[in-house]
Amino acid sequence: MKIKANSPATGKNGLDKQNTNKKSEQLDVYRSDSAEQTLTTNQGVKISDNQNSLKAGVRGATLMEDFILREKITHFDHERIPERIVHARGVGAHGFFEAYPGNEKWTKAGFLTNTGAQTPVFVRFSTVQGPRGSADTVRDIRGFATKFYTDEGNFDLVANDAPVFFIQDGIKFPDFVHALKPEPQTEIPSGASAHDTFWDFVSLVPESAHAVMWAMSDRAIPRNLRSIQGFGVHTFRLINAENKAVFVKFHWTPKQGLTQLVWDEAQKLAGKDPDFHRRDLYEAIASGNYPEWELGVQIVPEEDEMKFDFDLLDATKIIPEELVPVTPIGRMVLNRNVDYFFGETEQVAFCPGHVVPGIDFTNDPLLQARLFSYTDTQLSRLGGPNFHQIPINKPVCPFHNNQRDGLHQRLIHTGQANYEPNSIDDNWPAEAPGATQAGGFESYQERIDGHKIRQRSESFNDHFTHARLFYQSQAPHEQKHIIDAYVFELSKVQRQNIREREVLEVLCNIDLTLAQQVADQLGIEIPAEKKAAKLPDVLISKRLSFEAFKPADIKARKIAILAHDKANEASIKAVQAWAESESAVADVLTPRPGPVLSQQGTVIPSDGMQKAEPSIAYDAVVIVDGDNYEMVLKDGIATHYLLEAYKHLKPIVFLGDKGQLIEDLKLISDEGTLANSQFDTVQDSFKTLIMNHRVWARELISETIPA
Ligand code: HDE
Repeated sequence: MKIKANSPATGKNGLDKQNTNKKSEQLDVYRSDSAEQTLTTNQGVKISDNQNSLKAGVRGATLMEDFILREKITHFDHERIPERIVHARGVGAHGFFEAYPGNEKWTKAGFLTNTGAQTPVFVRFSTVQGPRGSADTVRDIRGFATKFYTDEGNFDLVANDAPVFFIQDGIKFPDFVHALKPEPQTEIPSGASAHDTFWDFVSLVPESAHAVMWAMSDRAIPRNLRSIQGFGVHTFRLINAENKAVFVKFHWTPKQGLTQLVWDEAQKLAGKDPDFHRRDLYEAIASGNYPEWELGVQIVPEEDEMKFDFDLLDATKIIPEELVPVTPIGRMVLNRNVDYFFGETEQVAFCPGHVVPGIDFTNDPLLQARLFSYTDTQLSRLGGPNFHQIPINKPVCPFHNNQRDGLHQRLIHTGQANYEPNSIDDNWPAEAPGATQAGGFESYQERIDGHKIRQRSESFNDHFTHARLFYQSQAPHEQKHIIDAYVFELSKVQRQNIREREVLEVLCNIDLTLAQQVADQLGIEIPAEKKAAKLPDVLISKRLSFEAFKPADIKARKIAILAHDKANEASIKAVQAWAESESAVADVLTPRPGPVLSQQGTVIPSDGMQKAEPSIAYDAVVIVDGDNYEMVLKDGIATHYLLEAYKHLKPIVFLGDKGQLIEDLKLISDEGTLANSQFDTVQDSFKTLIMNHRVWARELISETIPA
């Protein structure tokens, strides 16, 4: 992996200097740079000895008086803060957002309408279930939270990579999270939903059926965070300068296309490289391969609110894109890694209630509970009400009010009047009157007329149609993965009654073929009357399948070049040159850490050892020709590399003499096994295969190959 961190094009941590605008510089003034500085205490006293504590004689007891030791240890003792109750494991990056023209039709929000400007953003991706130290590649929904530092205040789009949630009303969130989290008696399992309490809860709460289906699909095992979608989940409102509102659903679509892991890979990576996703994001940005997303909205005019056979306020439903297409409104590029994980990624505090004029809420009862929860949780996580003053959370526009004091107050408030109205300070800070003209926030004046009532709307009652819509919209290989996932997860559930309930009371209501296949593998009998049920037909939504999201290039895709002593240097150079021209990453992997000697007698530098950089970390493999066939055939590491890559459905190029390996390793040739003496004759097909990412047709065959 070649990181261009300090190349002229990129500054520290891959920061693209061309994209550094004024506002991100404003965020940067908080950086504390120790270069060429003397070590001091927190009080600024220079430290002359950082190796030895102060003792009564060289072999004597340590003295209480050692304020340098005490300050250092005291600070260290308090370095940990509570981790997030959910989404504890995350990774963040900086970037910018640019609006496309034409959005003023729907919103007055400046960052969405001012097309010349770049708005700085900070994004934090996360898993939901696992603690801070858990593995990246577990089966889970991914959080995708974006803070837009706009001129009118911070807007947080706190999204997930699934467009639906497991519950409809926020009052069920603590129950859901308790059931999902590690079980209380053992604190097992970390980062996984394959356990009794999760399946107990979801099998008793049918409104979870649709979101569980997403969690059992390949969406929950993304190959990297650069290729996930993001969804605001709830219906929001956009409001224009005439105070006219439309309902919207927010969508992030990755320019890199959607890619997934295969389950076996996900599990192996969790052990071999638990930091797989955060490493990938860091390396992509540091090497100048900036991930990019398009922001889009599905727009529903106010008058169409009741037009659908589901409720727009129900967070367990999508609006199929066939009914309302996604309108692109801007793009986001992540182009700078964080300098200090704790100060930025850990301390960032998102809240769906952080909106700016031109964006507003709806009455979705899940959203309404979220509006309370996020600020509340930061009070204990970040230690008081002043967390908005932490650099990563601070707006880049001015902020003034009469809130004072509290733990960790960082500002020196001047002036005598800390109340409003006041005459002492001429009534400053003053309201922004005539809200629209002066840029003040005005809540959308929705007419409400109802009884105070604890009841779910009947329009929230259909829990299975959208789960069926999702399942039936998947490609056959994706449906197989969903079946495999249900079988895997339910096989880990100890209680037979929970397994049966999920199959008979949930899956049988979604899709009978799905239910039957899961039931067969778990040895569960489906009663005849359930088998005979006629479930309503649904439309097919192609946009729910990975197949609808293919990239136009192979930027940042990773290719392993397997090279041994006596490998053909020309072939290696050809692959490297081609990969560079495609902005892909090509690593020469050798049997040992050092270089190998080519067939031509030249030294080929190594980017890593085959044993330490397993095929599961790469998207495709090339095995290089040379004068070394027998050596390679007898090399268990290299042959396992190829078998595993084949099993994980990756494209493999066998150059020159290495074409014979297909037969000798008992692989079955297919469109993804390219054998030829010259790389340039296969490079175009190789590129298409890498863009398609997996050779799905190989899947059933590969299950018979041990690896
Ligand atoms: Fe969250 N959620 N959530 N959530 N959520 C948190 O806030 C909560 C929900 C999401 O990278 C917490 O600061 C409630 C939906 C993301 O820092 C907490 C409900 C969606 C993140 C919280 C939901 C999300 C969080 C924990 C149901 C997708 C990580 C720490 C009413 C649209 C943000 C924190 C980050 C984090 C509460 C449901 C996304 C406890 C009560 C739906 C991406 O406040």
